[in-house]
Amino acid sequence: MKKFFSSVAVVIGVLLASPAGAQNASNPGLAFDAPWVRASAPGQKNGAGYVQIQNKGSQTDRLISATTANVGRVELHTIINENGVAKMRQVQGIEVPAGAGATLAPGGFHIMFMGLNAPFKAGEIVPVMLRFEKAGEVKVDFEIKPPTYNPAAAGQSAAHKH
Ligand SMILES: [Cu+2]
Repeated sequence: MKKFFSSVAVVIGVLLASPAGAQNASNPGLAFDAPWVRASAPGQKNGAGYVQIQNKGSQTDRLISATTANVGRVELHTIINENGVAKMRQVQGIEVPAGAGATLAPGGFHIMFMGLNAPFKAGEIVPVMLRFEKAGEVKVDFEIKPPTYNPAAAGQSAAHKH
């Protein structure tokens, strides 16, 4: 497995020295837990990214777009239930309320990678630039998980003792 610079670049800026009104000043309140995408099935051209975004700041922020290399187009999606059928819908943004955050997870909000130039391979990293209304651009590395990965089941394997 290749080693990448896996940590999100954190700007330990001296805030007092920052020029007033800097547009993409790092929001010290945003944190990103367990960003991941599922490895591509053979022939699969699209993929979805998930992450838990925490907002420990005092202002509600909003994820407005995402970009990455080697993918034709990246959109923000949610899943709606229409007459019992789950369908993906593009959204213009995902609210990240102060003191709470936003959950991007299977069955709900996700980052949609459309038109992969190369399949996502388990163990590798997809570096994604997330753009927020207030925090500006933040680079987050999404870990590619095996096709069988199921975060909802994580931690349940040890619960089979009766
Ligand atoms: Cu989607």
